[in-house]
Amino acid sequence: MRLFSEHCKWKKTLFRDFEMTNNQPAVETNFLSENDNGELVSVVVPTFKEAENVPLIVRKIHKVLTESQIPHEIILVDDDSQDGSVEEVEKLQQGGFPAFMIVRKGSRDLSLAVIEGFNRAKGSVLVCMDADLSHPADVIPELVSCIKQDEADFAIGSRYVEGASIEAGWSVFRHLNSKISKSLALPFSNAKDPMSGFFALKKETFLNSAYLNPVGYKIGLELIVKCGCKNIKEIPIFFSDRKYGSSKLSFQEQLKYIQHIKRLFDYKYGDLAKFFQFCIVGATGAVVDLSSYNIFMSFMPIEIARIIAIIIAMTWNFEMNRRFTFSYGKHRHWLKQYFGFVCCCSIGAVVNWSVSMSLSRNFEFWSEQLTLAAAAGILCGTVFNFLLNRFWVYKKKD
Ligand SMILES: Nc1nc2c(ncn2[C@@H]2O[C@H](COP(=O)(O)OP(=O)(O)OP(=O)(O)O)[C@@H](O)[C@H]2O)c(=O)[nH]1
Ligand SMILES: [Mg+2]
Repeated sequence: MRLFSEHCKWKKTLFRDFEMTNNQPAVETNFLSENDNGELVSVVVPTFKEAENVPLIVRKIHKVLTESQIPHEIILVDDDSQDGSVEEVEKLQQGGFPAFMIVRKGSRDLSLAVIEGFNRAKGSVLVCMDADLSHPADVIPELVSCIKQDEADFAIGSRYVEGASIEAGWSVFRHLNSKISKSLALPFSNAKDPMSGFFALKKETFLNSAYLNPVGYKIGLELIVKCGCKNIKEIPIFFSDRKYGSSKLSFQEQLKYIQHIKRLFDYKYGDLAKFFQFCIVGATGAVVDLSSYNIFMSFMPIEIARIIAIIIAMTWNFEMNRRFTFSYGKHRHWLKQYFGFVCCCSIGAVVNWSVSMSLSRNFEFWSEQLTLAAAAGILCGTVFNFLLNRFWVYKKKD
């Protein structure tokens, strides 16, 4: 194996190379030797307003990987912090550190920043970690070795396996938040810490991923699912709190996580996920229906109150399905789509009625189980309704 010192013949002349990244300029320095024999490890660090942490994390990663004789590049992907981070990286480059910074403009997004870094990485193994020194760089060689030795296709620096620990002082809310996030990820991975932002995988695995469309923070989970990683190894870490700068994990990011989970459901379970969402919307519609009925019946005849409540619930269901279940079908004209939906609901109601009536009238068993027959009618009506909506009312753009 080629010695690390040989590898470190990165070009002495540093230059600023303004490239277009997402139509925006990126600051980059080319320090790699022509041929790294596939040994190169790329450490990608997303940053946003981390000017104080940038020199510390780069020095730390470089020290650990140099001591372990692992050739490496450090790619910081910054969402235009304008806090002196770029200047910090320039100073590091002048000091010979193999680091460069990509500056993204436009709306900021941690996951997209990581993907950008991975796309630009030249290494055969990719590592992702936070800039705030929460993740111990000392664990990188173990993560890398796991991947290189094919012990796993995804290696996680985990907070929740035996031997791992978290710095004392986490609030109840933060623990709870972490537990809920973990539970939501259960249908996708049995890893103990799929939400960790500290992980490694082969570049080849990354390149073979399905279309990536994460929103928010959980890029690790996105990659586990879309790269089809089954063999996951978790290495215990001590997760420390940031000393400098402030957390960017806002309430808005938590909401984005729910959106992300929905996308992953759609990806993994396809129409079954859509049917499930359609039923949830239907259940919320029943609540809207009953609540409105109760309000209106207090001051008008029940016949009219019932009609109004049904119209409100139907409009609610339509809008919810348009926004969530079939959000890809939003391009169609609202009114036309609404009438399509009402039409489907009516046909669904006829199917519902016909199934329950024909069961109750024609079969002895069902004639004694009228509620069950009605339930069978509801199920058939719902499936019929779903299929009409899925393939006609909210059909995808060609
Ligand atoms: N490029 C980019 N990086 C981000 C963005 N938001 C956060 N980061 C970086 O992602 C890493 C994790 O963000 P943190 O704010 O530390 O979030 P966290 O670790 O989940 O939360 P704390 O433990 O409270 O710090 C840090 O290196 C941030 O600088 C973003 O929108 N764009
Ligand atoms: Mg952090």
